[in-house]
Amino acid sequence: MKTKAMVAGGAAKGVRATLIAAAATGAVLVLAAPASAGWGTSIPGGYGNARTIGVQEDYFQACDTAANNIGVYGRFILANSAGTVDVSDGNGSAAGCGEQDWTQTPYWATRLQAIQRDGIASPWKNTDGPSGV
Ligand SMILES: [Ca+2]
Repeated sequence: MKTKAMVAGGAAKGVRATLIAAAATGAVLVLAAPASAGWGTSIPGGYGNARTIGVQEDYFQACDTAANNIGVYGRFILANSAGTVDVSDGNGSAAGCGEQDWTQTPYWATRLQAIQRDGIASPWKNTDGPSGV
């Protein structure tokens, strides 16, 4: 089983190598944004969306964006066959989204989908896992 630490460790080594190279050349160091700020997918028609936040794909968000009295949730498939996590936007289309923080766990999402409770859904989206590449 591939763990988050194993994958993230590989990415961290890459970052360190970049920092060393920057120091060696005397370049001004500007920390770039992560290669990926997460992966998202939207329900056609503007009903809502779901996304992962952060390079480790372990912070989940679902947003209901249509005031149609039909709720929206995100469905996140965890790596290593660890299961499925549904995240509801509890206040409907009002400001704010539903969120779940899995950053302090070994788990991350490999796939996600946004689903309106009448069955209209976004396409599935695959993430790149914790590597952030
Ligand atoms: Ca709605």
